[in-house]
Amino acid sequence: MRFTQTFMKQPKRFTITAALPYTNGPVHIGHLAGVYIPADIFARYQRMQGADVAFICGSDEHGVAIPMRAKKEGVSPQQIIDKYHGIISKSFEDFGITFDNYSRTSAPIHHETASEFFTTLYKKGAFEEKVTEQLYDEEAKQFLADRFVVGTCPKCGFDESYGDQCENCGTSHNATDLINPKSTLSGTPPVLKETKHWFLPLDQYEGFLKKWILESHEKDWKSNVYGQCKSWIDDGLRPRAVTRDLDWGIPVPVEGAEGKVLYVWFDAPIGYISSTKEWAARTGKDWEPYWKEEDTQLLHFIGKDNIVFHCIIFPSMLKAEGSFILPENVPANEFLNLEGSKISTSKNWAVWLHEYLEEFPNQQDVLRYVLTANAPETKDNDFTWADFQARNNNELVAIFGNFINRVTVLTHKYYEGAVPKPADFSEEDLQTLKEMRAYPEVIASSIERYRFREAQMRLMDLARLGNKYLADEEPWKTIKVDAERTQTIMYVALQISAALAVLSEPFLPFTSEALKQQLEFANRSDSKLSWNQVSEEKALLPEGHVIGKNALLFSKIEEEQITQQLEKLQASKEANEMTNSKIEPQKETISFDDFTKMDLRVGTILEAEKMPKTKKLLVLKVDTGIDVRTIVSGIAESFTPEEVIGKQVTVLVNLAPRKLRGVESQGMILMTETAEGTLVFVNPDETSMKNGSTIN
Ligand code: B3M
Ligand code: ZN
Repeated sequence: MRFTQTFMKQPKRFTITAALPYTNGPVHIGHLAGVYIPADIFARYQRMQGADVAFICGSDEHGVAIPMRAKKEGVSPQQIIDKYHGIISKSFEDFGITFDNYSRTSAPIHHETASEFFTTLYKKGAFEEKVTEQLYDEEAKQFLADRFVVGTCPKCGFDESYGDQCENCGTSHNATDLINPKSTLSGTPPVLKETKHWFLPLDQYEGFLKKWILESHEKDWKSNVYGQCKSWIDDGLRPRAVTRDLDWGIPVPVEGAEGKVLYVWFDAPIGYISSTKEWAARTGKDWEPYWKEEDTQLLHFIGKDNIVFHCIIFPSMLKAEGSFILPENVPANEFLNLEGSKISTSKNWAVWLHEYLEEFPNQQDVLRYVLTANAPETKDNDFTWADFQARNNNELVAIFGNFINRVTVLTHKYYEGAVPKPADFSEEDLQTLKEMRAYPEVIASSIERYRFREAQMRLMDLARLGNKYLADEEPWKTIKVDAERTQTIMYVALQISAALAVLSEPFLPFTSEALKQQLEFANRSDSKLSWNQVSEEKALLPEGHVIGKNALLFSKIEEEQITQQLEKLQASKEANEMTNSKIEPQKETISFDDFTKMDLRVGTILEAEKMPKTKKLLVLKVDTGIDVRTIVSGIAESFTPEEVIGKQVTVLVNLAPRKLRGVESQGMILMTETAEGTLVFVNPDETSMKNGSTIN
């Protein structure tokens, strides 16, 4: 009997997708923890249930991030994607992420599939073709979209929001929504210039999304996912451009679109479909049932910054196309931090998978274990090297490894490796075996609800059960006085060892394989012990079965190994401070007239309060000497309202007013930043000045 989720019918097959990593850098522990290990645990488990699984992924090779990295490394975009596609796919293989197919969006099959998808929607009239004003960098002679522009997020005030999405609050917007946008190419403020794009009118899918998400997935989707979807839908959905003025990407396959490509977030999710097609062609299967049959369960494993694309935009695309199924669930994880700080590719504040394996060879399972134990399933979580060492030494070595080692050593010592014939079972024996046989369902129930931390904790409980049983029964003592009793004890302990070999496979695949070899599963009559057989009364290792040579499953991690990792991170931090303290390049020369247009005054902050539901914004009442006005300032992470009241500041009073989260801000307070990234006021010197005094 397969353990199915209580709230759904039995699926005939699973299409499990994992977010396509950008090939603008290697993959790090945050990617593994947030997306790839959870997806792999689920896929491995479903395969052990005998399910028909298509576990699909591939490299995301378009988008602005690629040419930006190419420019930084002084190579072509093609060289960048080839380099990182190779590093990334090898990292996934090394860590036992069992994709059925790992493709790449530069592959011809994807260009065909994405172009065909766009053309289908275009012919259905699903797009709005509009000429609008978009941000343009006159120096770089380039339209600015996505990561080519940064500015203040109109929703949360985060001042490094990209043109298409804010990494801080996850919201997705158009580049023209940014406040104080700045080109990441030249550093200059962009101008507006007309250009034609094709828009997906998301507002027209509001009814469908409300019904599909808000009415039918409130119970089974994770609250962090459901909550984000609800807030976007409640905020009102707007048309989103699905094309870009770029030369890197999939050319827009319609007349009059020269120099334009598909927006990366339009083509990338279609990458799941093209990767499935590639897999089906290679394995002689039909891809369509995996994307079009109602008895297929489609699941997207992603990080929280991808929720809007996988729950709002891609489902609207699928709905518009009309022949595809929709995801049953999108179990997005939150973010994993490293030693208390956000993981950052650009700041090299990360543990890169390929480097980890150089420093901890053959210890993939230790990292899989620790990342699952700390998975950011409901809130951001933190990875520390101290915790990594503690969990390895105190849990994997001291509980799981120690139990297996004692069982295999004693079996060789007392019985030359043969599983002994049990005599009468005591109450304790029967209770222990009963508890062991309950674990397949206990662990399955957590996995099927995407609670992988909890599932892995239950697996460790099984190892604790074994450890406790041995400690209570002390076969090393009974062997001296009661041979029959000892045979029974060791028989029970060997059954628990076999149960661990089977049930650990989704979480610790390398350990599971090593343990199956140690226990010589291959010599069992039906060598492939199934998940559900662990629940049956039948012996997992029958008497007389001979186990193999004993070998330690885990090794202790020493202090100096951790120190070395922390020193490596410290070096990264110092290197960053060096680069950060680098002086910004001088901006374009301006005329004296330009300068005199700016009206800078001394002002005093009279009142201050936090802008609700934002982390960065304070709403200030400022006496400029001309008037008392409201100014919204992104300083809430550096100052409390109390700290700024009464402060004299420099105010740019003739800046055009802008609305920030519904509040009109009339001017700007001049600030600067220390090397550590804290904000400071550009102040008139300490002597108090008259408000309104001009600053030239
Ligand atoms: N390339 C990953 C990211 O946003 C993005 C996922 C695409 S899944 C279709 O980091
Ligand atoms: Zn934001």
